[in-house]
Amino acid sequence: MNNQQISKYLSLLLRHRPELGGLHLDEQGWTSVRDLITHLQTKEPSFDRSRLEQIVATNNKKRFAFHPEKLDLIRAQQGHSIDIELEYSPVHPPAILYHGTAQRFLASIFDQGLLRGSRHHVHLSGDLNTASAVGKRHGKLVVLEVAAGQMSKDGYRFFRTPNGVWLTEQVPVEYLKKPSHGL
Ligand code: HQG
Repeated sequence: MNNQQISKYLSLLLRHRPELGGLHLDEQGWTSVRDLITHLQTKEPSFDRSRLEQIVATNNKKRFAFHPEKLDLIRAQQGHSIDIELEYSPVHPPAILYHGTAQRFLASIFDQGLLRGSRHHVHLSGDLNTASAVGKRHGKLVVLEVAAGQMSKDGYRFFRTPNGVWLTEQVPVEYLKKPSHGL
């Protein structure tokens, strides 16, 4: 498997299906590096810690992290569908954040607001480029503006992952705006 294939498999194990690797995640999503490597060696016998470190370090969205103190622990940084508590501290967002999505979802989004679906949070971006890349995965791109500053004033909580993704539980319709930036 190349690094990208392993990275995708790590997302599956660390976000959604740890049992596929016989792994146990703790309440914050951490699991044993040693158990993970042992499992990956059943797929690729030469797999070792230095390869894992390389994959973690070069992942384009910093999807995985080693524990800052307990070096035998690793987790996914966001995107889980299983029930874990990432324990990011709430932070005040900038006035505007962006959400890239597909045109075909707009009617439903402007009916229900942005919902988190199978993820723990709605994912938002601080910049248009990232939001565009996220939205294009789903079809014809639309980038929505989210009045995040106003939401925060109104009591909605925001979190920021170490790799700069903004998370919130939902975005009601009144905080959503069609683009004024032409995307
Ligand atoms: C849409 C990637 C209809 C929402 C990226 C999106 C991101 C609605 C889709 C991360 C809706 C969910 C997350 C509503 C929301 N009606 N559609 N009421 N509310 N939607 O993939 O934000 O590669 O779960 O607009 O970089 O696209 O996984 O969320 O189009 O950070 O590391 O429902 O996934 O990171 O799609 O992407 P997703 P997303 P990773």
